[in-house]
Amino acid sequence: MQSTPSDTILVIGAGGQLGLELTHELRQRYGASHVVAADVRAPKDAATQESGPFELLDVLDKNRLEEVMRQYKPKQVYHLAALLSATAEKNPKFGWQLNMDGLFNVLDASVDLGVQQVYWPSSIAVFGPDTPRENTPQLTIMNPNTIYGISKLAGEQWCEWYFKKHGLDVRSLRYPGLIGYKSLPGGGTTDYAVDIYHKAVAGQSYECFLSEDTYLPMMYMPDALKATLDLMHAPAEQIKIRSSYNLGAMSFSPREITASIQRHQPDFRVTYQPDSRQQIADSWPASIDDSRARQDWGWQPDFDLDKMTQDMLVNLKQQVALSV
Ligand code: AKB
Repeated sequence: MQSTPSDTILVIGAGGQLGLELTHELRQRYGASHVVAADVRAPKDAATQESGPFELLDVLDKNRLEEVMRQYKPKQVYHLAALLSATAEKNPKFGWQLNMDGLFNVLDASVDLGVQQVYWPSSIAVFGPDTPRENTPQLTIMNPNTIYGISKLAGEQWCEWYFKKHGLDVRSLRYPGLIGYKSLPGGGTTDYAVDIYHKAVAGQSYECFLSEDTYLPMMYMPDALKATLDLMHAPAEQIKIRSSYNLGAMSFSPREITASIQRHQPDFRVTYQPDSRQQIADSWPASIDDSRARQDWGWQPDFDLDKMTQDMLVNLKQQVALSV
């Protein structure tokens, strides 16, 4: 389905790192009144609440979810609410409950209430220590060893099952670490790559929780938004993978992102104090083969590390200047 301005879109988890930016982007494209933002907490960012409809929604509350969906009759639902890798490891039962039961509630309500398209994000966390680390293929050994990864892998299979069994047009991407200046990540293993820019712009040093040569796949937010909306707008016959697509843009280590920032700020310093997130990072791919996304629906990223650094620093500095 191609959304037209008369359709309504529901974004669940609209207050999160991706949700905030996706809601803004969808409102720009389709008009604020057509994009309903929903989250378990009222957004800190007043713009999200004031620029269009907002509903308080715990996705685990199925009655409330159906109430919101009956009220707005969305044709598209973006279900982004989840506990990320590091937080889910600390709270495994709740991580599993939120990530799985939340998905079931959305998939069931979408089937029952005639939603045309559902978007659900997966992650590089579906891979594990037995997976080939370099240029990780779409189809390979998975064996994730985090609760987050296990829930994402199971979720992918459920999405495919709902597509086959119920004809629900569910689409999904395996995001790498996402980096943006408009919103902060919460509880992931790749969060360092956002935090480091904030410290640099504040004129402070940064203590990194991963070791300096830990390579992980990463992506700048404008590319993540483009990929998500391109996937959702592609004709259904082009979507050949109904579990979730590998998606890549760049791959770097803490040492390399530091060097990229130092090209603008030579005095910026980073120290390394790996914590429990190191073990998670070591079990994930270092780089991703996303050739299926490129072939099937024309995926092509715009940002590499230095282009992203340039943009992040300019925009974060502007934000700081405006806030004083
Ligand atoms: C995390 O670090 O948990 C997430 C992810 C890669 O899915 N950013």
